Amino acid sequence: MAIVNRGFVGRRDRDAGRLPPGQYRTFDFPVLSAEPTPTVPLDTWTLTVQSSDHRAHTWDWAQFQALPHEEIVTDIHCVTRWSKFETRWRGVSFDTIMSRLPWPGDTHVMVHCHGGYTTNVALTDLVSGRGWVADTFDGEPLPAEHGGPARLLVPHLYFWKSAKWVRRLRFMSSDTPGFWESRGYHMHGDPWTEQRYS
Ligand SMILES: Nc1nc2c(c(=O)[nH]1)N[C@H]1C(S)=C(S)[C@@H](COP(=O)(O)O)O[C@H]1N2
Ligand SMILES: [Mo]
Repeated sequence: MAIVNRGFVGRRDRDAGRLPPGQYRTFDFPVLSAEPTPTVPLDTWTLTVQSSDHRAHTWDWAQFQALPHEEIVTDIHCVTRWSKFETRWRGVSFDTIMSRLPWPGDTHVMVHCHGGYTTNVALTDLVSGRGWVADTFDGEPLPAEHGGPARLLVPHLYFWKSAKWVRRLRFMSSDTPGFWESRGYHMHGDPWTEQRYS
């Protein structure tokens, strides 16, 4: 009985401290989209990165696939209070993207999506292994409803920052609100300090 009890407590301990305040754990994968799911054919897909002084670089799908990819296993947290543990992705890190484009001076990124959604993220939240452009979920090409062909993955911030159907990364020299941020949501969005609204 003591052994069974220890095992139970052990399992609880492993997940304890993993749920940010005000969140509950879900085992399915909810779809949250402000717009209809766009169809983005791979043969016309591009990702453009643009600096505030108008330098730009564009990858097509084949060029993007040729960039080094990493596997990411992470918990994700939606501001509508669901959290999902141990999600498994593959993607290109912002460290890799930035190493191709050293643009000192820019501090923030406006992420632009097919369909018009935008969100602002500080560069410090994207580099050092904290942000990716992901194209694989659970070993499969990222499903369209979850942002395929490619989406942002910034799992240490509320999941609205992980913009789906990303097409353009517009680097900025100051912070400007995106779609939800201009509707009252927080500019930063840290789930651990409940930065839900500004
Ligand atoms: N383009 C786009 N990206 C988006 C959204 C959206 O409406 N449009 N919703 C955000 C929100 S609020 C959340 S919680 C996650 C949901 O991702 P999922 O549908 O894959 O669970 O996507 C984020 N990225
Ligand atoms: Mo969300």
